[in-house]
Amino acid sequence: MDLRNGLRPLGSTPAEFEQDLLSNLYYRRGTTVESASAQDAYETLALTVRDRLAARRARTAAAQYDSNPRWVYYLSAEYLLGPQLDQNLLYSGTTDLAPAALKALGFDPAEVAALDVEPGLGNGGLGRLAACLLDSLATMDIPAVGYGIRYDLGIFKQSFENGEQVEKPDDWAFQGDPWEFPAPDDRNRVGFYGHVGPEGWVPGEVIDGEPSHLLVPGYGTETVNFIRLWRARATEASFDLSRFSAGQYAEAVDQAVRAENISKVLYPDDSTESGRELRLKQQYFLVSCSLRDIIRRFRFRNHDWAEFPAKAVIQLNDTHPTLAIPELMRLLVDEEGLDWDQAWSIVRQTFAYTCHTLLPEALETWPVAMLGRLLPRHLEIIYRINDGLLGEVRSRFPGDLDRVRRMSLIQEEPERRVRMANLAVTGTFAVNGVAELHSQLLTATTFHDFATMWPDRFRNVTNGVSPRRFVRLANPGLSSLITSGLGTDAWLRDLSLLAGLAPLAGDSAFRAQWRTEKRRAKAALGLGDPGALLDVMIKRFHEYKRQQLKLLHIITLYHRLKSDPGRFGVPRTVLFGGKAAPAYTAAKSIIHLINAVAATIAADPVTSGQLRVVFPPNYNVTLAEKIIPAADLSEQISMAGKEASGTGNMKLALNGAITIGTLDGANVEIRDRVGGENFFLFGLDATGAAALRGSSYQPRSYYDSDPELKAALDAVLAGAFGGVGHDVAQSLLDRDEYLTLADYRSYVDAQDEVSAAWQDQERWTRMSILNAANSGFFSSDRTVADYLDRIWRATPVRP
Ligand code: C3B
Repeated sequence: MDLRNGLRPLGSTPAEFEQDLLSNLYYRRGTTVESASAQDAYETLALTVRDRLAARRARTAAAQYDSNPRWVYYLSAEYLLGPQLDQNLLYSGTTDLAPAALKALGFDPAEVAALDVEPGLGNGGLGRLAACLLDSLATMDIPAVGYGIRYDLGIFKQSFENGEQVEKPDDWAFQGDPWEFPAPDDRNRVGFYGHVGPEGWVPGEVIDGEPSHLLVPGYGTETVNFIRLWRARATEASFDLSRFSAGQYAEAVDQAVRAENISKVLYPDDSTESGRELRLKQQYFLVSCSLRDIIRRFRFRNHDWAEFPAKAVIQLNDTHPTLAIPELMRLLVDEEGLDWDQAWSIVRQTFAYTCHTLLPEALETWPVAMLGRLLPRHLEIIYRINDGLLGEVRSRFPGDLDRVRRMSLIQEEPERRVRMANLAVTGTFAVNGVAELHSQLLTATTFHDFATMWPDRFRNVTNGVSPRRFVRLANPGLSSLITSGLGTDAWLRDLSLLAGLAPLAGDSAFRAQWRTEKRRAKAALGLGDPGALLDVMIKRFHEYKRQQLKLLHIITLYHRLKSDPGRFGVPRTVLFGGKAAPAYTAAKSIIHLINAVAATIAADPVTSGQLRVVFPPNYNVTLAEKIIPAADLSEQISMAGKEASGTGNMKLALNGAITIGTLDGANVEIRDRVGGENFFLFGLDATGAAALRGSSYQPRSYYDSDPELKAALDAVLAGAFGGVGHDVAQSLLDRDEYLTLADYRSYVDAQDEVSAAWQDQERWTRMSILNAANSGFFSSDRTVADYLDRIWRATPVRP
């Protein structure tokens, strides 16, 4: 008996689990075994598993409260959590109990498990990284809370119609979400618009933020942390009863509908700006609700504001939550009565900022006019922060007006806008990039002026991924093999132990088992010939990531096959997965062309069995967990200097895929670790790419001088693929912003080396094992350890 919480311990035997399931079915779901649907069974199972985590949460909360620690607060507009059921079964030790209990009650475990819906509350890498970091924080017993938005509609569902991307809303929680605990009594009121008078800011509109939380269990430990997600709720006052009584039903609810739109939908843009006022409202909504919650939590045990930075470190995941800086200033100065300098010192010691991009267009800016209308007091505060900043710049660099202009929080031309990244750098004690190269490029380019003035503020924390989700859950077969090879499963909490696999790369029996697991994963994916090389490119569609380069390679392979079928080499299946932002026309054209090329190749008897292109729609975490274990080749082919890090590259390497890649983002560190002989390198490096772009780059010169490249582009221009893709080819010939044609030859040559290596299966398997063995560094546990050491300075609390 846990006296402190008065808890009856939950059962751990099959009979006890079955009893708990039954009682939840009756008392919480309100149905019976005889009339229960599969959905009833799913939700009941979720509750039964959640109960086990909730008991641990209660013990964790007690220990955390007692120790009054420094909390890590992670503020992120996105969390791409992935399916919850499998994870929570594993982390609660009920993976075997649950299906047995379901069966005993007459349910089909597979049918029940298929009802688990992944909450798609993120776009891509940035949101998935947030989820991996929270997993590792809990696993490492760090007191931490993730704050985000509970979007009604997550990332859109992608389908293809005539090969073109079609987007449908993702109403992920329409059945309710059994993993969530709503906490309506912790609502916070958020203001917008209005004016600043002598009495301070008087908002013109208020809405409520209602939180719910999701449990985040640690693996192999008692700790359970949580994510708190905010949902916008209209206040009672926003329902216009007099209009309703007059029969004006739409008008009566108009204000309420507008209020609740704030958390209606996740913006589907990834690394591109979408400067809509509703998005700015979302950002302020997240920040305002979360800071009030953090302050409420601070006050449980503390009274003196000077202690705040010792009790809270708040990490800003990209610039999306940067309004937290002026918001905390407002709360401290206007509501708590601190003087400006005291407040600024607290703010500057509390916040840290992670930058995730190198694309200038992805650095958020907001029109001054819009921000001033929506948040008049915050604009005043931003101006005052800017006065302080520019004063410091002038005194450090007298007479350097150009530098003042560049560093200002306000951009003047062509329109006055607030530069959120400059604000984030100014209001934090630490700024980090997400891979070595990225952090170097940030201080050398994007933030060069700031790094000159405040060199100590900048650091690197290379991204990582959860080995629990992306090896253990995604690839149970390989996980068992690794455990038997190492003689322990301790690698799941210390991924550096994978190094112990390196000697086994020389063991032919182990290599055969390794190949068997790959083939098994490929067969599970259902792609036909498991002997074909599975070549995967899975990530968001963006011109800088260069799916178009992969496409040119495929067309080249197709041409070779047609001209000399006997000489082709190795059978390949190329798999694409990924979504394009709905407004990103060029990326959608590339998707259309991939589907057209896939159809042409599939219809051509000459290619049968040798070359296939598949593009399953709606790539998400669920699908990633199926594809990654099966992959042989990992495509990481962005133009060097553009991909901040990449994390799919890490997941694939850990599962034994070999990378073909440029020296970009974390590819550089992957190659350093797995060794140049186990990595297919090609293309310009960041320096070379920047130099070529800076000169008068002529994509046509590559087209004119390379017959295979010319043939590939000519085929597209001539309409060989159902007439699709003219715009893609034309834009490559005219502009080619990301140097696709410049890197084409080097890429195709590297692919020829891939084919040659594949022909020697023993060599390939050795390379594959060494990729996994040397990728232990890319655990998000190591990433969290680096954040703790370099930025957060928080310590574990064990329940
Ligand atoms: C991504 C970057 O594009 C990736 O290189 C990086 O690995 C991840 O973030 C995680 O750091 N990113 C994203 O998904 N969305 C953005 N708005 C900016 C960066």
